[in-house]
Amino acid sequence: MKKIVSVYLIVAIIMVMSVLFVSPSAVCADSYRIAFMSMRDGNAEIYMINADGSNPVNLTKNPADDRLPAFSPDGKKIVFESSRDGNDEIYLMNADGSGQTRLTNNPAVDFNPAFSPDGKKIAFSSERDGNFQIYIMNADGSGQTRLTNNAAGDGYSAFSPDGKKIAFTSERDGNCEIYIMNADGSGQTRLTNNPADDRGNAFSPDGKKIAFYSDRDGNDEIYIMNADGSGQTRLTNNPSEDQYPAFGRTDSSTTTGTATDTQTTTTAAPDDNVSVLRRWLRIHNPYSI
Ligand SMILES: [Ca+2]
Ligand SMILES: [Ca+2]
Ligand SMILES: [Ca+2]
Ligand SMILES: [Ca+2]
Repeated sequence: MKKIVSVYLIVAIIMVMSVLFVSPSAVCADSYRIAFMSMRDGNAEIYMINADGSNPVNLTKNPADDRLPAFSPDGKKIVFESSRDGNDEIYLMNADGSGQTRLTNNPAVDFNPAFSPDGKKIAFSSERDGNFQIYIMNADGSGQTRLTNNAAGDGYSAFSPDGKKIAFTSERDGNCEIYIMNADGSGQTRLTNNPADDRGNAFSPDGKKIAFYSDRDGNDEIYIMNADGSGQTRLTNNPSEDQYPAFGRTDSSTTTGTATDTQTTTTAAPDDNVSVLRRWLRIHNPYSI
């Protein structure tokens, strides 16, 4: 009996010791990470942290502004925007910050990159042809093609989960409305239609819904609609600003609903003096200008 107790004691000690000597970073090695923009070093840099906030790493480390990080679907790459070469361009890097490569190269602002669900394409906004339009390119920067072409600003492109559609925000009809098009730019269709500003479009994981925000009821609220524009429904109702919805799945470990009025920190640009950037930001956030 004494021997059995001793064995249990040794096993228990080993278990306690193994827990004590596993570092938090090792525990989190296979969990998710969060990339974001931070001004903590005096200029905009892209940082990575573990999901628990530990181990912040500056991935960009240069005196210019680096911002708007977006992961590739496999989590191995991060596309972002930087002014390091004199104007805003789209760059790609490995998720550890290595291999930083410029994908666009022109004197106008290139901005707001988003990976397609298969990781092969990147949609972005550019002012290279005179005003902000939506473009698409291969993930290596080749084949840059304009998808929208009109006198108003177009931006905030978001791929549908199947990669066949892109939802975006445009002012082409006099105020911000949500539109949808095929990923080749064809079939551009307006989904919202009212005198207020509708923007911040985000697809649901099943592609059937689009969340957005609008001030149609007096101040910014979160709305949801079917991907064809039908069934527009307000989800929030309060006198303060509710913006930038982001979808998350509901599972047994969380009670979070589908569309939430989460403030998206990764798309918030810092205060800066780039007038063209501020013009474009009106599509994103009227309070930034
Ligand atoms: Ca920087
Ligand atoms: Ca540029
Ligand atoms: Ca509108
Ligand atoms: Ca509100």
